[in-house]
Amino acid sequence: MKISDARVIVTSPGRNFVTLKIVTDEGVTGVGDATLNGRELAVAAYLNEHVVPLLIGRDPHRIEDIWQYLYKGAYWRRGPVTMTAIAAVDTALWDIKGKVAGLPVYQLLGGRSREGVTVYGHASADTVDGVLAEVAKYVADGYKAVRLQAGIPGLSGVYGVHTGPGVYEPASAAVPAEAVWSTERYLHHVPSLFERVRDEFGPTLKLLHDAHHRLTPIEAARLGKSLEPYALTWLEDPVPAELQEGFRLIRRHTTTPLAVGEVFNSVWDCQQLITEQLVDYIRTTVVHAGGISALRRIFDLAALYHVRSGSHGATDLSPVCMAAALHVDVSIPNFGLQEYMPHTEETDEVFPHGYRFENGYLHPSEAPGLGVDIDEELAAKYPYRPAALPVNRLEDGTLHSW
Ligand code: EZ4
Ligand code: CO
Repeated sequence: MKISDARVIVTSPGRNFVTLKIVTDEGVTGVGDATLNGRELAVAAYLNEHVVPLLIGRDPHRIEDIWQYLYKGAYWRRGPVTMTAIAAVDTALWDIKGKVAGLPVYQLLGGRSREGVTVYGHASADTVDGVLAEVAKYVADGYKAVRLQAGIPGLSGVYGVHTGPGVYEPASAAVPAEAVWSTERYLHHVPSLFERVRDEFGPTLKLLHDAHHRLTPIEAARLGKSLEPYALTWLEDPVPAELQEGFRLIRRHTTTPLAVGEVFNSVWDCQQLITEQLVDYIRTTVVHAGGISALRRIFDLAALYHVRSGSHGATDLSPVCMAAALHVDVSIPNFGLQEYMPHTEETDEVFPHGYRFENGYLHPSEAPGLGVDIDEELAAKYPYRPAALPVNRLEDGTLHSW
């Protein structure tokens, strides 16, 4: 069998997605998500200009060799654009292998390690009362885990807080929107949110929070400490993680579990965090960390150090990524949690898929391969619209992040 064609499909059914579709001479096709929020066309160009020409004529069964060829062969290793492009190829090749084998991909990864994939939903609102009402809805829908984000008194447009109708969408304008950030106001407010929700919903609901890289290590340590009475499942992205040793300082001060890694693109980005046991959950995902093959390596390393998976799963990761993530999640021994945000109806129509949500769990498709596809005709009806993630400035105008 040979790869005869590979198409890069850019579509915007509510938000932008880039998808790679690999076609073989025997008519079997595979799909991979190649979406990098706010930088979509860079990955599309990387694939079109530099990767697709190298794929034609290759044996699609040689997943590992093709991965190594694209990674080592580029000379310029790592980086989100490169690794997202490689991820798309890897994911599409696993899809093809599953279809040829007549098995869902999780069977090729060793089979089931659990009955369902526990997901967390997103309760967010401007006010604490609003968040409480949101949590109640998730609990009624069967969710076992909920992330809490609330507006901060005195700040408007806080990143990660979804208000109003429609699905959560942080990328808005072509030129990033700007908001004002105050760490003092934030650190003062967050514990009161968790106190209310813990009081009302009891000790077993898993509660999470995302700090979106906005703190320094000592500020994060203080936040972790102040949240200890409310027994979080994780505090996510407390600080930007380029300086992995920075987590030592947080760890020294708090027992609040830490999660990090949605922006990582290789095992090297989390090696120290994992091997020094500086985090509890590693949030790398299929699309941004080099595909199913590379993600499994990260999770295998993590398993040696008591670190569990907690893959990113926001709406800017397409249903193709979610389908692939679920095959990994259901098969690995050290699964922790999977983030889940429903896509728009339009997105679900463009990407017909067989995974399903039931009572707090997602279940991968039982169809051969990943169990997801792209309707190219429908995709063509939604042209690309530039949209970027916002930035924050401190009250004096200094550029912060998110
Ligand atoms: O900011 O997906 O945990 N989830 C998140 C997301 C990310 C976006 C970035 O593209 O932090 O909302
Ligand atoms: Co996050």
